[in-house]
Amino acid sequence: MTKTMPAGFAAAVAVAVTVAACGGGGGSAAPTSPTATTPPTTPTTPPTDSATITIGTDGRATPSTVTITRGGRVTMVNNHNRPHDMASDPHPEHTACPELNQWGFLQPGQSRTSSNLNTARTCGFHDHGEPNNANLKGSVIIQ
Ligand SMILES: [Cu+2]
Repeated sequence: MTKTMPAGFAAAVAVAVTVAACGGGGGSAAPTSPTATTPPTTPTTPPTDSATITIGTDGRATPSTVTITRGGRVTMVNNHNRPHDMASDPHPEHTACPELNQWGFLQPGQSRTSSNLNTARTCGFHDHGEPNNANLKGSVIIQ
């Protein structure tokens, strides 16, 4: 009682798998979709693939919300007169967006850049030493 698959069907499946394995976007049917071949040197409307948040002399993280494209990074600058331990939400686990934990403990005058944020989502952050200080809370929106 063995069922034999028609040869034509098997070939169709093989073609479908091959097309899917191409990852899409490379097909000749859609010439309007841009690929990643655009040189990054173009000055017109640069993608916001990076952003900087600065803790000012007033102890406020500004801007409190930044938006970047997927794969981008965010630099945290500490211009306050004391250290800040900047981390991903939630406190105290810091597990939501581990990329932000690269900031870590920043001495006055120090800055550090996150890892690449590759997933579209919103990442909250805070100062681990002052988790309830609203001036040191904010969000990174990845689009
Ligand atoms: Cu914390």
